[in-house]
Amino acid sequence: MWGIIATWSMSLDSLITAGQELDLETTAADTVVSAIRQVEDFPFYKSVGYGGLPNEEKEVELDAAYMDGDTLSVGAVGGIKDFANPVMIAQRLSQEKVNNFLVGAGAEKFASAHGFQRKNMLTQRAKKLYEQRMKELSKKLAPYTGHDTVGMVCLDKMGSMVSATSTSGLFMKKAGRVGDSPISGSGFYVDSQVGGATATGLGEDIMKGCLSYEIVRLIKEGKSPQEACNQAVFQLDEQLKNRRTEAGDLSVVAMGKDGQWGCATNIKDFSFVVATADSPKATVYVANAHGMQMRIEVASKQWLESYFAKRSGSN
Ligand code: SD4
Repeated sequence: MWGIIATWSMSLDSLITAGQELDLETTAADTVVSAIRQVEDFPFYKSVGYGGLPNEEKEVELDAAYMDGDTLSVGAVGGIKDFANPVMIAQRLSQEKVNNFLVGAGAEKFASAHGFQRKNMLTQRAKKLYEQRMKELSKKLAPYTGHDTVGMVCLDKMGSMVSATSTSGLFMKKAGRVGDSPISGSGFYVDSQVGGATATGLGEDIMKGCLSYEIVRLIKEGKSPQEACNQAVFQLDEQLKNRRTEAGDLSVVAMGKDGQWGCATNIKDFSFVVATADSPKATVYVANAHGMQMRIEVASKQWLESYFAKRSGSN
């Protein structure tokens, strides 16, 4: 058995390749890192890697993480600037015995010392969108819209599982703000003996429920990945609404150690991509909550065209 699941339709191309690799017995580690690199390198995705939108100070600060489900090793970077592939730095950090999660200047120093590729991550398009948003903000528009973190959970033929994330976080965030994506248990978690999960949405709220760990915990208790995703997301959504009047965006995908998968969301039209040994063609699904259940449908051609047109336009 093998399988890979990823947040958002932007992962489609990388999952087509990932599926082929996993079928040829490439490890989950290699597959996930190259799949996320592909998303990081694509300049038109505004919320990951090159082309990611900047913080309030017009600087692109990136968060990323990598977790090995066999050893439970975790590596992560927060608020790193000017490096092309934060996920690779996170993977490298996961091999250290200590100092696994580095932020800001310390993370950049580590990355330089280990030969990772430097790159100015602020594209002309991101600059233009920043100027545009500054104008809108002077008319009092909300700053934190538009965010699509890439998160993946992968199972290889040898039974090893890996999870990883990469993001530029929230557009117009404060300098130094770190979201859930590099935080173990919140943005991601994986245990090869159980399964893994990864989250996307408003990091500040995802962290309040340690959402990814909660899903893996529920799978361990015997829930299917779909049941675990539903329970974790709907409960946190309700809790936040009861205690704080509103809940931010919460979306998750998960995969069990047997390749079964699940997804839950509290937003409209959350998209994700899956490929498994049973269903090897990487497929984009669109999920919407209906009461306490999810309605998950294969994305239509039209839906996909509109998704990619929106992302590759100038705004
Ligand atoms: C964050 N969770 O930094 C990330 C943003 C995100 O889809 O997932 N966007 O809070």
